[in-house]
Amino acid sequence: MTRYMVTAALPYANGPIHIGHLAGCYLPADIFVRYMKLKGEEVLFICGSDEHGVPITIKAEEMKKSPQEVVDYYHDIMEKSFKGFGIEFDNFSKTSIPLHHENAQKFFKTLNEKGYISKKTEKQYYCEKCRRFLPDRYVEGTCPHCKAEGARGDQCDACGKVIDNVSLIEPKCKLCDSTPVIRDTEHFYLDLDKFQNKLKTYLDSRTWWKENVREFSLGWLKDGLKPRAITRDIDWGVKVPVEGYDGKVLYVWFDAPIGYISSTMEFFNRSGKPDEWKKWWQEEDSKVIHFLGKDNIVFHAVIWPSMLMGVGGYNLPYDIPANEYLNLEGKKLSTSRNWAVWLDDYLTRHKPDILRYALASTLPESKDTDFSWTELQQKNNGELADIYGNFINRTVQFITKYNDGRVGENPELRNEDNEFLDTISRKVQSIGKLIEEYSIRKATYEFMDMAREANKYFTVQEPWVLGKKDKSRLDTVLYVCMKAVVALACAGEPFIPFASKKLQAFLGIKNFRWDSISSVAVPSSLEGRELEILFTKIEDKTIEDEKARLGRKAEEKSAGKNENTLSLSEISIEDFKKVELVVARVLKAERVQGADKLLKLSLDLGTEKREIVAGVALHYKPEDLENRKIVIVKNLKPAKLRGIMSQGMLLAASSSDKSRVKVLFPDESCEPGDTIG
Ligand code: B3M
Ligand code: ZN
Repeated sequence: MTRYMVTAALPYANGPIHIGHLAGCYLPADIFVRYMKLKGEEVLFICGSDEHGVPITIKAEEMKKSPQEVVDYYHDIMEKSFKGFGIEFDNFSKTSIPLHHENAQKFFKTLNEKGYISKKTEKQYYCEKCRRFLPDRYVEGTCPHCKAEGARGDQCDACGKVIDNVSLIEPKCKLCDSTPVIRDTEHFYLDLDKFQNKLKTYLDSRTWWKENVREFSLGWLKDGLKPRAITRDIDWGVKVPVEGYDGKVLYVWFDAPIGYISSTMEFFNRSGKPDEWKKWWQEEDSKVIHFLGKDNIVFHAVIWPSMLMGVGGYNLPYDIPANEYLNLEGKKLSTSRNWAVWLDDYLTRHKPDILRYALASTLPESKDTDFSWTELQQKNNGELADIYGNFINRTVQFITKYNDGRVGENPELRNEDNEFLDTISRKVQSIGKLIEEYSIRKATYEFMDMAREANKYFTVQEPWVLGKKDKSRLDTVLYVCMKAVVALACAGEPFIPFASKKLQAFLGIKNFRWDSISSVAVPSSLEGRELEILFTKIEDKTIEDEKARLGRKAEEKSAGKNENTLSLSEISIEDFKKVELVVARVLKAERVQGADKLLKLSLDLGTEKREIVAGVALHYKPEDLENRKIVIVKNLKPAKLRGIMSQGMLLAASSSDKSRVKVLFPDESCEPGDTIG
C-alpha cells in the first residue's frame, strides 16, 4: 500500500502565521491530509519551524533578543495558531534541535565525501559601517530580473526568482541603509551542475505536476545549473562540519528541507520506533508530497532533489503542489507594512472554520487571488449559515419539533429520493477526486453544492405539508434528509473540521471511511440530543471594524510601533511597581462635546483633585459613574484629548472587540488615594 509522506513548508520562526501562509500551503495540505486519512490511506503530516538563517538573525537584531529567544517565542505562537486553526500535523518540530543539526551535518559530510561540494572564494556584499558581510536578507535593492524594488540579496518576492550573488541593483545594507562594498569570502558550494542531466530526467518524468511548478523548475535548467553557495558568514545556524570553518554556518535553505526528515525522526523516536522514518523517506512505496508557496518551488524542485540524489538512498519528491500568492483587499500581503490578517489575532475574535472555508474557496491554486473581509462575510452568511447551517437546522428542528425526534426507520424510498441520495453520493466522490487532484477550491464548491441540493430537496418535498396528510411519507422524507445531514457532517470534515466534529458528535458518528459515507447510519431518534447553531451571521459592523483594524495596524507599523517587539518584552516586578495605581472618587462626570465615546471625569484622589478623559461614554452614562470609586493610573504622562488635558487613565475590562467595556470598581470601603499593588 502506498504511504503518503506529506510536508508543509517549514515556516520561519520570525513572526506569527498570516492568511498568506495558510492559503499558500498549510490549509490545502491539511485538507488533503484529513481527506486521505478519512479515506484510510497511510499518511504522515510533518512540519516544524525553520529556525535558522538571516530571517531569524535580522528579527533578533530588531527585537534586541537572542536568536534562540526569538525562535522559541514564535515557535510557540505558530504551534498554538496551527492548533487553533485545526491544522493537524502529526509532528511540528523545530530545526534548532540537536537531532536536526546532526542530520544536516551528515548530509553535508556525505555530499562532501562524494565530491558534490566544492570550495570557492566568492564576492559578497560587505557593510563597512556595520563591519560585517551581508548575506541574503541583510541587503536589499532592485531585482535584476523584474526590476521590482525591495528584492533581497538571495531572492525577489515579486517575481519569485533567486538572485545570484552580488547582482542586486542599488544594494543597501538592511541594518544601516548604507551602500555596501563587495569583498571576497570563502564558501562551500553545492555543485548543482553535476546534477543537471539527472534533474532533467527527473523533472521530465514528473508529468503529473502542476503545469506552473514543472515549467518553472525546468526553466531553471535551461541556462545550465551553476554551483550554489551553501554556507554563510553568520554565527546562528548549523555549524559547517569542517575544521577551520568555525565562523560559518550552513545556508538555511541547505538545512531546512532536511528538517522534514528530522521532524519525522523525532516523531518516531517519540513513539519508540527509531527506524520507522526510513520507510517514509526511503522505501519505494512512499510518496513524498511537499506543499508550499511559489517562492519555495526552486528549493524543493531543483536544489533539494539534487541533495537527495547526491546523498543517495532517498525518494525524490513525488509531487510539489505549490500555490501562487494570496492578496488582501486588493493589495499585496506584506509583513513589513503589516498588511496582513494574523492568525493568532483572528482567532481571538472569530471561529477557525469560517476562515478555513473562506480561504479554501479562494485558494491561489493557479493564479494569485484576493481575500477580502466582505467575501468572508458573504461566505459565512450566504453559504455556511444560509445554505449549510440552514439545511441542518431545518431538518433537525423539524424532526425534534414536529416528529417527536423520530427519524423514521423504515423508509420507503421513491425514485426522487434515490436520485437525490445518488446525487449526494456522487458529490462526495467528486469532492474526494478533486482533493486528490489538489483542486481544493472546486472541492469546496462541490461540498456547498451538496447542501444546496439538500435544501432543494427539503423545499420540494414540503415536509410541513406532509406532516398533516401523510405521516409515512414524512418519515421517509425526514430519513432521506438525515442521510444528507450525515453526509454533510462527514464530507465537511476536511474543510470545516470543528463544525463537522460537533455535528458528528450530535449524530453519534464515531468512525467512518470516506468511501462509505453513504452507508454511515442515521440515528433513529434525535430525542434528548441538542445541536448548537453551527454558524451565525456576521454583522456588517464587524466587517467594517475588521477593515478599519487592518488599516490601523498598517498605520501603526509605519509610525514605527511594532507590536511583536512589545509583546516579547516581559516586564519585571520593578517595572510594574513604577505604575502607580490609586483609588479615586468620581466627583463629576460629563460628556465631551463632539466626542461620543468620551467622558470627562473630575476626580478626588484624597490629597488632590484631577481631571481625566475616559473612553467609556458608549457604555456608561455620566450619572452611572458619579460618586463611584474607580481605579486610575496616576503617574501616566498627561495627554490632551479633544482639548482637555487628561491626567490619568481609568482601569476597565473589555472584550477584544470593545463591544463590552466594564469599569473596574474597587470595594466600597476603599478610600480615595489608597494605593494598589
Ligand atoms: N522557511 C521559507 C518560508 O517560510 C522557508 C521554507 C522552508 S521549507 C523547507 O517561506
Ligand atoms: Zn550597514
